[in-house]
Amino acid sequence: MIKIKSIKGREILSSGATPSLEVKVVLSDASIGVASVPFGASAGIHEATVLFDGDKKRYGGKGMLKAVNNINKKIAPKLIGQNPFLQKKIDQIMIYLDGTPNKSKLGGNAILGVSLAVAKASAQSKKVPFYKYIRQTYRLKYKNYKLPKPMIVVIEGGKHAVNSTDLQEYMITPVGGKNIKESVRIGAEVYLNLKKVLHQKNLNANVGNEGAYAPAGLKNNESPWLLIMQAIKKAGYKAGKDVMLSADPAVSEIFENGKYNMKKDKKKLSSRQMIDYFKTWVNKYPLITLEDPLAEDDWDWWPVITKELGKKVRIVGDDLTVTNPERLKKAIDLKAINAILIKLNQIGSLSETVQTIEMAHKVGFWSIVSHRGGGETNDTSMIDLAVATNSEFVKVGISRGERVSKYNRLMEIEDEVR
Ligand code: 2PG
Ligand code: MG
Repeated sequence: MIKIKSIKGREILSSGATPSLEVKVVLSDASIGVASVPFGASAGIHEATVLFDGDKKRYGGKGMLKAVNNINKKIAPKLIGQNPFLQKKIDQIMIYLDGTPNKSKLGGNAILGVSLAVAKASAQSKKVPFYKYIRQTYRLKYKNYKLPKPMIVVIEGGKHAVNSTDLQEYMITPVGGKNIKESVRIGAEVYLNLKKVLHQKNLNANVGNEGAYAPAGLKNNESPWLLIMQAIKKAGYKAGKDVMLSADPAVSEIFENGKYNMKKDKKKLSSRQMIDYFKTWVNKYPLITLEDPLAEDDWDWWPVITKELGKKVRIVGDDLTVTNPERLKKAIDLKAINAILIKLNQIGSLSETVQTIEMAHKVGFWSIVSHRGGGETNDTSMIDLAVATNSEFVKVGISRGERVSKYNRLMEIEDEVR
């Protein structure tokens, strides 16, 4: 029987110039799996814990040596010798060993790194691509590979930039391409035309955390849409036909004492007013998804926005649901959303992530697998996960190496499955 032979964690650098984790798993047949783990800048409060060292003398407290130690000294001894193909059991052992609801003892980052590295080593041992291994292991019943379409953040603000918009992400979703490569190309062309539009208006086109432009000096939180609509036209495409729009205002970040503080608009909005604000967007622009339009615990108002806008635009839970099956169940029961953002590190294991996606698909929700804005890495597991589960979109920026590695992996897979 093939067994797990070694598990080794180490500190690496993330896209935020602070550390993240990499884990290498070797099996008894010499198969190797390497995985690294990202984390968020605007993380939801209900996410699994990212265990940082807190030692201010190293990386301002953002080191990950504690998590590395947990991998090498606590997790490895429990998993070495186990059957690597029993992924659910592997994840369960770590969840049990941690014993907390939010993986705060070992760190969600430590657990996820091991979870993914074991799965990747197993895929190599079975000589199948990672996306295929995920589909087989969890016995997912999809027939073909649908392939997720790109959802590309092109203007970013909030916690992902300084002096840009209050709201976090303005995105394009090229739906007009015949295939993924064409969709990626359309997205990149619009992105580059947006740079020209910004320059024409004397706005800065330097990029923020996720590779999107983050101009200071925009008039208000609606201004990005006008620039993006111009860029779509300039690139030779039709908004609403070739290219749709997506928004992630991530308003948990501006929720203060029961109001949404829209500084750029010089307004503090109630939940009701916030919904009405987004209603004007939905009526004016070809939006296809609207993520986190309300704060992560503003539960009373989520069913209202989904009822009022959910037929025109998919209402996506991110900070609300944090890839957590229990929070998703609540959202389903309340009819609070009709799509979900998926981030492996929000819940902290491959098995639980797949469980959440499957739960969402069962009730007809879209799933959108997403990158992170705090510290990303070059790991592309999120793409294989999205392909394995026939997710509708992958949300990733289209510049910066840690982002383009995702699209390059997606295009590689397209060549394999089409
Ligand atoms: C989000 C994410 C990714 P962060 O809110 O959807 O874009 O941001 O990783 O910073 O939480
Ligand atoms: Mg979000």
